[in-house]
Amino acid sequence: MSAKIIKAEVFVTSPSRNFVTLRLTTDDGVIGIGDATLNGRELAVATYLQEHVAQLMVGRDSRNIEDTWQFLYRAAYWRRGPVTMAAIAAVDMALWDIKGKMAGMPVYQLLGGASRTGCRAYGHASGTDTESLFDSIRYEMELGYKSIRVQTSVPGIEKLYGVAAQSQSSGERYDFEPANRGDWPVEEDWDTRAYLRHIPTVFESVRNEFGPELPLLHDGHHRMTPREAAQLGKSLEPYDLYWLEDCTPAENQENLRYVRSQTTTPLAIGEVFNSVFDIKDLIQEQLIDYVRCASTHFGGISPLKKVMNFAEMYGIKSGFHGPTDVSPVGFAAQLHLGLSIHNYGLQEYMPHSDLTKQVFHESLSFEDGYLHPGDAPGLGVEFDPEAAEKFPYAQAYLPYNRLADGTVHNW
Ligand code: GCO
Ligand code: MG
Repeated sequence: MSAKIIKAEVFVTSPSRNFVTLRLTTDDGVIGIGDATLNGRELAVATYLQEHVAQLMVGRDSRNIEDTWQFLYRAAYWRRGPVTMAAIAAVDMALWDIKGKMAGMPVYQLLGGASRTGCRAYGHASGTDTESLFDSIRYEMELGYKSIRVQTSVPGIEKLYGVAAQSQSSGERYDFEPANRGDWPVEEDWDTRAYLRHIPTVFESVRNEFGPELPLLHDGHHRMTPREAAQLGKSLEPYDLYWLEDCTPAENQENLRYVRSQTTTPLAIGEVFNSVFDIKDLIQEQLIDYVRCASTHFGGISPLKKVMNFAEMYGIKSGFHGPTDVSPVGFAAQLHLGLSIHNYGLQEYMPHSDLTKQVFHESLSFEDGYLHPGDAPGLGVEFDPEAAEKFPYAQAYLPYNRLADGTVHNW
């Protein structure tokens, strides 16, 4: 068994939404797959893989995961960035998949074995008013979720991130997928003062209705300054959030020092991060409570495991990003990691659509609020290229925001 890679293929498919998948084949006939999906910029990663990485994979020993990662990261000279790191992630995942299949073990076994029986997941509730929000929370609870993210409309803001009632173009119940198919991003509006006034009243009514036990989360989606974020964190303290996510734009790690000094509301951040250098100060200075990075956008399982081992020293837990733009492959990758690390926190879970499942056959289970990646060797996801061909790429963009005076704002 030489385990040499003889083929590297890149697939772009759009079963409900776009996905970029890398498939590596070894001379022993073992197949490994990896996720390189970057929402709204898919073709950049597919090209990076196709034109610059695929030929470098052929002839390599698939067993040397760390060496291959370092080779792709260091030999490119140009480091980091979402496109590069999503491409490296796909290779890393595919190699872990191959190693698991060669060993006859699920990847979590290779990462140290299970540290728990299942990974607790959170569901997504949203509403345009109190009544529809409560219905949505009840619905998520009936599905088994034991932790719930709450997003609502805000009087004075017309179109808002994370609210289900907005129209989507996929035609399915894709409430949470903000990317719209078409050749131009949808414009949304934003008003920070209206938002800061309204959100605490929402959490007050949710707590009054559902009691103190239910863990509640909220995503600020990068829109506040540190002072505004501190105000929101403080005003939500009486409602005991499980976490407040992306309260400020993530680029500036220093911003979190001020927020942290002003509020005890737990903070989660990292979905747009792509390397340890984006998050190391947040961890070392204990400015956050949960790491929101996704294996797909962070260079794969290998670097995410390193970050989580680093975070463990500071009592910081995982809260990996799990929207549908992380493909079933990327999702499985981080689920194997989550099952194995000690400092697991909570996993975001948005089940993929039926069309997506026609292309990616998952072996994960979701029962009574807990996820498990299954015990199939490797990542446990099979990719069907023939089914994929039926769903050609369709251009889609994430929306963007403008303030009342027309200024572009963070979306
Ligand atoms: C989340 C995220 C997503 C992003 C999306 C962008 O918390 O799940 O904020 O909904 O907006 O992944 O592609
Ligand atoms: Mg988010």
